[in-house]
Amino acid sequence: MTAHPLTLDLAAIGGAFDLPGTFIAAERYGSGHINDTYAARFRHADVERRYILQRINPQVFRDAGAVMENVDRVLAHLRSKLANHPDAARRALTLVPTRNGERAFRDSDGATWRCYHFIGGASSHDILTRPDQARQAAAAFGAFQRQLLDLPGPRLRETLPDFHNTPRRLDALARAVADDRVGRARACGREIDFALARSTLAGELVKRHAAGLLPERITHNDTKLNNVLLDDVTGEGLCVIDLDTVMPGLALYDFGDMVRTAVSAAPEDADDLDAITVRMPFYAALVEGYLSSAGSFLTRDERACLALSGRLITYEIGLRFLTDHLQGDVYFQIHRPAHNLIRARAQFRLVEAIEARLDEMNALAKA
Ligand code: ADP
Ligand code: GN1
Ligand code: MG
Repeated sequence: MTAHPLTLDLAAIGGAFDLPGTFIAAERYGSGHINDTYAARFRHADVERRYILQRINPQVFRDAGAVMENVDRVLAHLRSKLANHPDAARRALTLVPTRNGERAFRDSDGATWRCYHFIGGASSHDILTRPDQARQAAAAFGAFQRQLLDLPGPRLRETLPDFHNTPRRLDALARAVADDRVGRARACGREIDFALARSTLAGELVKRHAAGLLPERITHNDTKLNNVLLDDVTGEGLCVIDLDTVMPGLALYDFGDMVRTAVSAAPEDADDLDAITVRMPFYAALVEGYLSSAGSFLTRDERACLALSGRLITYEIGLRFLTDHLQGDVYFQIHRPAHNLIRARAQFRLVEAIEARLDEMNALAKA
């Protein structure tokens, strides 16, 4: 789908939140495919402050209240763990409540908006240029999982059921091919064949979970490397962001998506497929960083599946992009014609690149 049209009164939306000062301006921010994110500036007593305003995509998140409940519980817990930390405000997101004391604001179209304090002096990266960035990011995502091991209260809400159920994602692709709603299937024969030829791969993680080998945990589920902020000065993995998909899951869903987004020097939508490779030093850094924080709780079976998870999650996201292309681009925001097909091709090429290095990757995780 294309981005939400900019007929918005961002000043009015910003004004709904309980923050001091007057609205100056807001601009689109980040490179997410689902929500609409804006960086907004407000002035109070001659001081300018930034905030993040986000419109939660109502087509994707049918129950924005459940999303916000999960986010709020997770943030309260992270905050309790950071109680004595001098830099606590930069290490976990802080929601700004509405003037009515709610977690989020509903606009006149019924869409839900939330507001976060802007975390300064830190950045997210779409493409990593140094292995240490991978180490830091993976350590931060591992610490996030570790901090949530003892989240009190009931199980988090499953805001997107079967989100990482890869066999279901493959079924959805098969249905999209059969329906061929926008007449694109014929031109995607190679990609469809690639996907169907790996149907066994689809079941590898859910099968182990069903057999009791991989435990359910609280996971982030969208650990693209640009969903963690790295400190601009120290390079440290500072703050995990984009918490909409925090819910029960497998630790390996998170590690797998880190592999997908960290090991290649080419972007997720690379046209030049030959530029897509596995940079082994980045993979090694991911393993090292992740185990530095998650090593204390991961089981032997989880460790044994680290490389497999990279292969599987890359395949899964490829399936989702291809499905969306065949359905007429109804889910992910696109920015050029056939964008989802281009993304799918790049994911599938990365699957092949991972397959070629799988033995080395497995050996690294065991070392
Ligand atoms: P999306 O769903 O659009 O990916 P994100 O929550 O990931 O939404 O935000 C988009 C980008 O905005 C991030 O990649 C990050 O660079 C930036 N960002 C998000 N939240 C904050 C924050 N609280 N402080 C500073 N930057 C942020
Ligand atoms: C979406 O919102 P964003 O851009 O961080 C998607 C992820 C995909 C990712 C692929 C809720 O993430 O699952 O892995 O695109 N989020 C949702 O880039 O579907
Ligand atoms: Mg994001």
